[in-house]
Amino acid sequence: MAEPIITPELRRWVVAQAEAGRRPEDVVAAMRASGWPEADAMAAMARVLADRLDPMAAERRTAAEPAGPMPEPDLSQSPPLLVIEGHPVQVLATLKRPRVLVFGGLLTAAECDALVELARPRLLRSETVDTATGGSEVNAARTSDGMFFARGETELIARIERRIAALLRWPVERGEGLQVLRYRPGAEYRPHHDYFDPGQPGTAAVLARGGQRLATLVMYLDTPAGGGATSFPDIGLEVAPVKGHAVFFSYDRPHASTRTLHGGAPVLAGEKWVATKWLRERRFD
Ligand code: PD2
Ligand code: ZN
Repeated sequence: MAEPIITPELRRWVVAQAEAGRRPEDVVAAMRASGWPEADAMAAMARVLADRLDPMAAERRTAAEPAGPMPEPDLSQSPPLLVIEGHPVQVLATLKRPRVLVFGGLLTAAECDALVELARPRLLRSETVDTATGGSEVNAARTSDGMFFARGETELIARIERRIAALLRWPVERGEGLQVLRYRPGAEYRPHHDYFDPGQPGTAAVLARGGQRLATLVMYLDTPAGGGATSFPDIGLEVAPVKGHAVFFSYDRPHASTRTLHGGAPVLAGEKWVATKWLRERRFD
């Protein structure tokens, strides 16, 4: 028998019934009354209750479940470069698990310079989404200055967004607006995950707009004279910030087992500028 699909709502409901001391047969009867076949209702209830007793087993099972579609370039022919809307993008490095790709020449030097000049007058000390509240807060773990562009805000931004969408085969509408960060010497971004933590109370409000983040593209707009690598501590990878290059990584579950912990190492000399594009499950409006 195929495993029944257990939505988060159903999971919460079954747990609430159990905590309220309702008998399993009554819970199954309630599910049957709302249209569940008896065998599916029993299997779903057993699964939810077993997951509560052994969360690690639940995590292993979720890890084995096929994820939905993910942003991903077409590398089926192992091309050294992809020509995206007439623009050549080098494929410099690829890692399967976690999925990490390094691109060269994703942006031209002129595009990098133009983005920096558009962003510079609008920089503020960076804020991050606070999933405890659903709002945003100045975060001591991030000492950069930042700003967000609206999607399609200028012709340049729209062109870059179309290029990213074609490269990663993910609709423009499922991307957040570009974020630009500037790191001065000493500034860093301590290791974190980019997905929203499902365990935090404010996450539901954040997910209501576009669903989870599935992938990150960090584009380097300048080459600092020292430091500033994007590091992935779980896998011992450091990506050098080189103007026009970009690092892409994806995470099919909002869980640390994706090994997508990453940070921006302190800049030692010069300035580091990046533009980040986050890709969501659904339309982000
Ligand atoms: O600037 C970086 O290298 C960096 C590191 C970690 C950017 C981000 N995270 C991000 O924008 O999420
Ligand atoms: Zn990040």
